[in-house]
Amino acid sequence: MDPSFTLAWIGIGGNLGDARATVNEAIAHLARLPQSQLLRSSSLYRTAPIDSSGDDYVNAVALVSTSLTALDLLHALQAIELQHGRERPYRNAPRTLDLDVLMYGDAHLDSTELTVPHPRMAQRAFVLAPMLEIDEKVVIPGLGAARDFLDAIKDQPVRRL
Ligand code: PH2
Ligand code: MG
Ligand code: MG
Repeated sequence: MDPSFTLAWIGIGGNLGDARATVNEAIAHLARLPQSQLLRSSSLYRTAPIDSSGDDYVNAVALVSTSLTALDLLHALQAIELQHGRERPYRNAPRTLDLDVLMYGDAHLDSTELTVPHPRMAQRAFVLAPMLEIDEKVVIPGLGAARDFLDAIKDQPVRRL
């Protein structure tokens, strides 16, 4: 693989409005990210809200190869969120579209803007199920094989659409 490109995993979710359409549009946006190639996107999943309120979510995960820095990638994702009317009235509020940098290569980053790997990803079936659909051997930097975390969260409802 070209060393100037990094494999980044992106979590996609929403539970306001037509979330299914929004998630599909978000995936189309990801295919047009600058300096990036969309390698894979998962199926869509209907998932119960975790630490959040409102309707069920629609979630998916995408894998991109990018030469954007992690922060430039984050800012590009935030621009897509805004195009879909994302508002942030309070933490974990229902949202039209949430795009998270889950992992950026094997980087460990911790700033006020961005923490990767995403600190709660290993406890969330709505992240792990679509990731494992794309790559059943995916490893979370610092934690190990993603599939080893599934058993602990098997009670979280996720249904592939
Ligand atoms: N996102 C959250 C909090 N809770 N629950 C589900 N099912 N799906 C999400 O995408 C989600 C959540 C914070 O970003
Ligand atoms: Mg999120
Ligand atoms: Mg987010």
